[in-house]
Amino acid sequence: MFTRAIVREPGSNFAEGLTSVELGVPEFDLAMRQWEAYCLALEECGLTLTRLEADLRFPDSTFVEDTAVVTPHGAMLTRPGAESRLGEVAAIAETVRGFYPESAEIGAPGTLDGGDICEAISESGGHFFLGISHRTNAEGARQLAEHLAREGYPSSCVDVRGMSSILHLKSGISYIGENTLVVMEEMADRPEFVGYDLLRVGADESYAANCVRVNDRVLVAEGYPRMTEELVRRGFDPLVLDMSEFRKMDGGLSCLSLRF
Ligand code: CIR
Repeated sequence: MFTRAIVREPGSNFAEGLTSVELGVPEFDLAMRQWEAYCLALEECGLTLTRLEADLRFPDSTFVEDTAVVTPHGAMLTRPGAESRLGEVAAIAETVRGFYPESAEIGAPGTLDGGDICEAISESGGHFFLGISHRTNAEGARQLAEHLAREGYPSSCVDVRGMSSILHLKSGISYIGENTLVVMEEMADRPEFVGYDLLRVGADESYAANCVRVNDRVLVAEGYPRMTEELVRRGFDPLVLDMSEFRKMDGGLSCLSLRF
């Protein structure tokens, strides 16, 4: 069960952040309404939120997930792979340390974005998939793996550098409990995921592969009816949220919060 989340309000210069998709310029007012709805959804799931003010120094800073990896045992502050995002960690560190005073830190030359880290419970307990991407390098993953091992968690790497369609590992996979791994079709046959019940997301709905289990609900993006129906068919309780403006900046549901 999660009880808390940290979120950061999008800044008015949100549209100046990084993006690799050509879906147009996000509309700030609509992004704010979608963000408020996201916060309300987390509260509806029972979480108490720490809401940070917008930080105009970092247009991507609403995507707080990338700045830390939080487990039931501790936290690791990251070192984002995009230079324009490096300062986001210092900006959130005090808040994370307020909950996890012993937080560790990824050190140079390691880079790691939280969006590449997927906790998936396997038959033997907690397991972490560490995505190696254009943001997270092998050294960053090695440092996190060592930290997780000290906490008692095994981990393994999943190299997604060859996949141009996703920014982070969790753009393509999400663990939603009950041994179920949501996975975009393009990745579904990878040997790393053998042993999980796969919920395959069709190519035309692949953005919906980034969904988030929060207590009894699964947050899922609006506009992907087959994915939502499949969640219901399997006994999950989807909570559908419009993410159109965040999608324009390569962001998904998981990126907008740190949950613990
Ligand atoms: C970036 O390119 O870093 C941001 N525009 C989007 C980050 C999305 N974060 C995530 O998926 N965890």
